[in-house]
Amino acid sequence: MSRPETKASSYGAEHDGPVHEGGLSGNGKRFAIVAARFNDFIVEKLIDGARAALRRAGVAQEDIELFRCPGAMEIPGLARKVADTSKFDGIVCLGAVIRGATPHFDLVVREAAAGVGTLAAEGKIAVAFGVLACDNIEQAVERAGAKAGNRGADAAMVAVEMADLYARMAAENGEVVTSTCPAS
Ligand code: INI
Repeated sequence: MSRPETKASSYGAEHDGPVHEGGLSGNGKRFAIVAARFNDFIVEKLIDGARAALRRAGVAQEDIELFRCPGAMEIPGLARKVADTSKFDGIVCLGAVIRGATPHFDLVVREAAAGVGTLAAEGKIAVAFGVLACDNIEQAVERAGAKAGNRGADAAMVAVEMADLYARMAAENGEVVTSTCPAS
C-alpha cells in the first residue's frame, strides 16, 4: 500500500502530514454525462465541453455515456439511476436554467442542486454539478463556451478529480473497486 505523499499541495503550500488529493487523469475510468434537454442549445455546448475535457483527461470515447432527461428537475432522479448501475466512476450533471424564461426558476434550480448534492454527499461515486443558473440567455452563453469558459468542461474535471481521489482512498483502504470493472 503506498502512503500518501507528505508536504504536498497543488497550490504550493506545505503541509505537515499526508495530503489526500485526486489527480486529473481519467485513464481507464468510466463516466456518465446526465444532461437535460431544456435549453438544449446551451446544454449541447456544455455536453461538448464535458466530453472534450474527459477525452483530454484520457477517458476513452466508449467510456463516456450520455443520458438525457427533459429538464433540470429530472437530473437528480436520472443521476441516481445511473449511479445505481455501478458502471461508472463519475457522473457529470449538466443543464441550463434561465430565469427570464421561467417563473419557477428558483424551484427548479433548488431541486436540481439539492438532489445532485444529496447523491454527491453519499460519497459513493464522484458527482459533479454543471447546471447553469442564469439570469438571462447572454449569461448562459458566456458560461457555455464563450467569455466565462465552459461549465460543462469544469464539471467534467471535477468528476475526474473526485473519481481519482475516491479510487485512491479505496485502494488505500484495501477496498475492491467495482465501478471500473468491465463485467459490471
Ligand atoms: N428545466 C430546465 O432544465 N431549465 C429551465 O430553464 C426550465 N424552465 O425554464 O422551466 C426547466 N423547466 C422544466 C423542469 O426542469 C421539469 O422538466 C418540469 O418541471 C417537469 O418536471
